[in-house]
Amino acid sequence: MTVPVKRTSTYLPFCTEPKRPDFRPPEGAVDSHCHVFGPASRFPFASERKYTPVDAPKERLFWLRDHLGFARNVIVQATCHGRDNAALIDALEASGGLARGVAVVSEDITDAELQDLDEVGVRGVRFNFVKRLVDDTPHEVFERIAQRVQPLGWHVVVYFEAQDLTSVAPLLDRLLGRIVVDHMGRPDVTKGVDGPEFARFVDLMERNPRIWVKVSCPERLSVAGPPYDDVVPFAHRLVTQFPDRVLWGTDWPHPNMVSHMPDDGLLTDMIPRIAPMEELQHALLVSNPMRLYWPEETQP
Ligand code: 0GY
Repeated sequence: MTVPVKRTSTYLPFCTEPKRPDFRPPEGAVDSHCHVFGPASRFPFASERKYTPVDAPKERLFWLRDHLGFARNVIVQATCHGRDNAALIDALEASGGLARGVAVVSEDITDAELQDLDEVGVRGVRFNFVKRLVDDTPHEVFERIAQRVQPLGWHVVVYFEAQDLTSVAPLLDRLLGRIVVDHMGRPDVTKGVDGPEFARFVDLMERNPRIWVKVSCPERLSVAGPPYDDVVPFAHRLVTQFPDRVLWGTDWPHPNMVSHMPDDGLLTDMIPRIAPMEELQHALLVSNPMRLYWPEETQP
């Protein structure tokens, strides 16, 4: 891969030579959580951003998709690009229909602009509650945006940390449509898969069948480090208990990692540990994301 990686002194760049995974994803597999950053010379980062990443352009993402054995991507707008979805749109347009997007919008977006996003492949909006990444947005604003995107059939992606579940849960009950929770709700894995904190999250999913979850990001949740044994029981629990409401993603290019930069091939090799049967793997990687992002290609 020839696209150069620009380094900044304070930010860990992504792994440029990930291993080829031993696990072969099923045909048509979708990486349901990844990002594109820049290139900043063409798509400047937002002035309100809390971090400045290295460029992670679409060409590298598409190379990684092929290298890991995936067929499609869901590209999620990250906070460093704020509400300017231009880099996301550019990647969706270049993907030849093999990528869908999740955008970040403000409530003054027009219906025509939402329609334009839909036409390039956006299928959801993301609401971020992680304090180190964004300033607060009133919950009523999120509710109104969720209402606005219902006619398009979009869903809402939410990113919060476990300690914020209590304050976010009432909003999740009120939001219309499907909701996808990023990174398993960011559990503290030292509190145990059977502990009260994770039980609250599992209970939320039990109570609300509109909530889906990404069993992603072991590299951020792990205390033990690679190969992330301490995260496996959490993802395994969700995949087996809610097989038709789980998604998996690399989270490439892994913004803001401090401890280490994960090898995306190693992350892919975790899949059979969290979804041990072929049927579960197919749901996680193919049928669930296809239902959410490419429903027009899915049999009823
Ligand atoms: C992720 C996680 C992070 C960053 C963002 O939008 C973002 O900037 O989501 C993080 O720093 O935990 O999903 O990429």
